[in-house]
Amino acid sequence: MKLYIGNKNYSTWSLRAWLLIERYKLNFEEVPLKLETEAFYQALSGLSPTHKVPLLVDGDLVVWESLAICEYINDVYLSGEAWPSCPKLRARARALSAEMHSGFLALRAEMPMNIRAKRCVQLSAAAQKDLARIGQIWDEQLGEFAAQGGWLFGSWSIVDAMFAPVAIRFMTYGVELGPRVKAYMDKVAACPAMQKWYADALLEKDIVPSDEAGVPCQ
Ligand SMILES: N[C@@H](CCC(=O)N[C@@H](CS)C(=O)NCC(=O)O)C(=O)O
Repeated sequence: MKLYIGNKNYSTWSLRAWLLIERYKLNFEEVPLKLETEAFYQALSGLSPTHKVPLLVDGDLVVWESLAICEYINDVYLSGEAWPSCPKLRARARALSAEMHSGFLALRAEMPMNIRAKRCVQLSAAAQKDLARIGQIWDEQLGEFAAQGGWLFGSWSIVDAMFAPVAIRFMTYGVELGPRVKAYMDKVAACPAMQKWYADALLEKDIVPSDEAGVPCQ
């Protein structure tokens, strides 16, 4: 199984799929590609209909789209373990993951993931609304499940992978959302798979100008 990913400093969608595979210690080959380079598009040409990462290749199967990759891995390699087992909770977990996958556009545009940076940004009203909604999701989920493991549904699930890059963004841009959420963000950052991604990201030197938002913090 091969997972094509973008720069670890910047590529949030790559991180989501990679976290799931890495967390469960599945055997896979990581194919790193540098975003916004000719080599990136050449490598994906003929392989991916969208020319984006992450891209999973498993035998003759090609899966583009991060959430579809997570679903496939969960079905085929994890016996469904990466979603909550209760159907009602699973439905909510899928709704939250879809909300992340399709939404929060202002926040995503104004706070690109940039692991090695510490930046200050002035958020638009739309991004502030996104931020408030994420704070609400986390606070409600953690209120219900924090005591059962500290992840959004108690045990780690695909939802935590979907929201992990947001936690990392909040660290870059110094967003504070109360002690319960802070504990969650620390947990996301401290998990071994995230630490591994982080360490690799810090070794990268490439700059993607469109993802360098804000100004360095004092
Ligand atoms: N909806 C896609 C989004 C993938 C995406 O936008 N990936 C970015 C990197 S994080 C990319 O490949 N950008 C290259 C480009 O747009 O040229 C998913 O969930 O996988």
